[in-house]
Amino acid sequence: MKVKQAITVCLFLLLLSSLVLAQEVGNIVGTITDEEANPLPGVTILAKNIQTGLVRSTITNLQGRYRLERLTRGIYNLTATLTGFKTLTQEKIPLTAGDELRIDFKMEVGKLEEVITVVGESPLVETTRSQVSTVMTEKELLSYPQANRNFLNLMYYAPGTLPNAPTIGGSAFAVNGMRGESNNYMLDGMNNNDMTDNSQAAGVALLPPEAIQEFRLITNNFNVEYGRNTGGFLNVVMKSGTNELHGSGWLFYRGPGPLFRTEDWLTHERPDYSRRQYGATLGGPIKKDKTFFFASFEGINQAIKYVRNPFFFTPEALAKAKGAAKLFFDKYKSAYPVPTYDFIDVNGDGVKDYGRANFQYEDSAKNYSAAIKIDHIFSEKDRIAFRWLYNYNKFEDGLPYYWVPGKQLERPQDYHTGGLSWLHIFSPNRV
Ligand SMILES: [Ca+2]
Repeated sequence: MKVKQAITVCLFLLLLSSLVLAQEVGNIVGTITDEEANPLPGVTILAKNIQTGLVRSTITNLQGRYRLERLTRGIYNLTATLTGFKTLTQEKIPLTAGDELRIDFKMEVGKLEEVITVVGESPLVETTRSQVSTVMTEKELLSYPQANRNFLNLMYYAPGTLPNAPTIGGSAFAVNGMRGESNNYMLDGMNNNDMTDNSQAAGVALLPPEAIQEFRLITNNFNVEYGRNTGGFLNVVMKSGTNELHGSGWLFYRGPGPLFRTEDWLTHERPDYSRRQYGATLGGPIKKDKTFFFASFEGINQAIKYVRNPFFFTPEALAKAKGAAKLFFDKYKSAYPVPTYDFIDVNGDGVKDYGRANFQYEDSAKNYSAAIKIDHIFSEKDRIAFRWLYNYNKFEDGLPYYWVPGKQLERPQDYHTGGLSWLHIFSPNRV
């Protein structure tokens, strides 16, 4: 019985640790001193998220140090107050997920009611950690060119990455010479890895760029909380609603005509390529300063025609088919291309066995994603976030490797991913 209880406790702790790992949050740390650089204990440090109204506070220790842990990413105003000193405020501090910002204050003797606002500070740089990481926020996400508007292609802009490293089932970006399968994909701090070969093409749940607040790709000197894989660590944070109602909509259209496609170098044809990508987002308050929502939808409809010239059996070779092969070709021969050039006589009996034929086929894809995120602040000490994301993909391949003439291969995929995180502050020093 004791063993069972111990296992239960361990599982519970594991669950807790994975929740705590949720990298939706960042830290602000620093030291408060007086004008002679003596540390000031007992200073109240208050951080207020100006987008959601969330307030967190702590008090400096005997060394004048403070540490505000696991603040939701956003824009903060930071205020330091101590009786006998002028109140200091630094406004509009951008905190991204996984950040640890150092903000030190030097307080002047004076009345508490006198407020000094610090503006135009030098850019905030993480000085407390040595990790190498690339962060992209909303502005970069929407302004950088990205093939097919898939944010994973933005990883190529990060130092140390190589695009399209081959994986068992496709390709993925590679980090610092590791394999394409070696990255760790996270969504809102939760596992988003493809369970088959961990390439980015298949099983990674995707969000449209408009629904992403930011991502961070860590490529070196990982902190202890980042584990699992040896390549890059990628965390994507979905947007949350704020006190203001915001929305967006988009439509990207590429027509089917030859105007939209360059000539194929081999066949000199301009096969059709049509693609429509459309969607919308909406976020805002359900209850001001308390409950927020953010929702997104995106659809992609794509059809690409190809002309390829693979080898096919000649009618003479098909006439010699036996057993199961004969049954197969008897059934599908009418749809099987007849080769016209580059003939090969494999066994030297004077009968041509293979030849090439120009073969046109179509690959099509339909992808839909829908996501919703609800954030609720119970109090300064408790807040929860719930996210649900649905991805539906249907691929139809005109020339798969186990091809049946005239039949497309259908590959429907459904992903539901969800997460619920609860952050509780036990005390200003314990989360
Ligand atoms: Ca032959």
